[in-house]
Amino acid sequence: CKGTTKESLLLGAASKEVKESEDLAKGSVDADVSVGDITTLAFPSISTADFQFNNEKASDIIVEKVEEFVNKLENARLVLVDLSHGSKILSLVRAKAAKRNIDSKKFFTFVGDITRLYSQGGLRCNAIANAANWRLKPGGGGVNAAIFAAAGPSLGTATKERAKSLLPGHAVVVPLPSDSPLYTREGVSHVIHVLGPNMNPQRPNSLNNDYTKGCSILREAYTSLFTGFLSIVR
Ligand code: AR6
Repeated sequence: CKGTTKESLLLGAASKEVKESEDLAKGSVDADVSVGDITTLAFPSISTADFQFNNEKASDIIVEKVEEFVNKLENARLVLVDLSHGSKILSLVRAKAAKRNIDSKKFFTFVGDITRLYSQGGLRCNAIANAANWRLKPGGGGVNAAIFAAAGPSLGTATKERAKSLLPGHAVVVPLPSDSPLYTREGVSHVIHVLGPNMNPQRPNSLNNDYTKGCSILREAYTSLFTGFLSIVR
């Protein structure tokens, strides 16, 4: 991700990055030099799957918040990730970001598993966001289950040291222990858990279709996420 275009990353990582990946596989990279050099945050669309938040409204909020933060990030970049090329939220956000002339080097969308961005997609992301649950527990489904499973038990331990639970609209930055496979294989040094608004009546604290509250909480969630990322970039 560092200073390269997504196309060049997709075509093949630069030799320095290949070297880094070999070093990472051996677990020998100096965290201060490369893994800890925060430049890119990959994030999933918060609340739009299991929490059933409306995609049109969520895409407006994502673009609004990206626009607000992207210029505060200097050389850092934001990447919205989803699993499939048919992702509705990715296409909505892409179209709206293009209309607003958001710099595509600083913000773009990417299709892939957020736990395999480097090993499968060649996209090096030092920080990833998780659409968490309020107890910050592994499992459940979606991206939360995937991130906890890929990171191994040390993410659970590191998370508990930072927070026991989250309120909707809040985020917590968790440094990933260097024995985690997400760190050694993917080069991820931080996971940022975010709790978005829940519109699903079968999950705790459902907002029962109250989009006035829901939109306000989703805005707060992205503000907390991007502010948390800023705190580790600097
Ligand atoms: N890589 C990239 N994106 C993913 C992945 C993945 N591995 N898995 C899912 N997505 P969701 P929410 C996308 O449901 O709506 C959990 O059970 C997905 O397509 O994970 O905020 C938690 O424990 C969608 O675009 O999060 C909470 O209880 C986005 O990630 C609850 O779900 C978010 O989908 C949170 O629900």
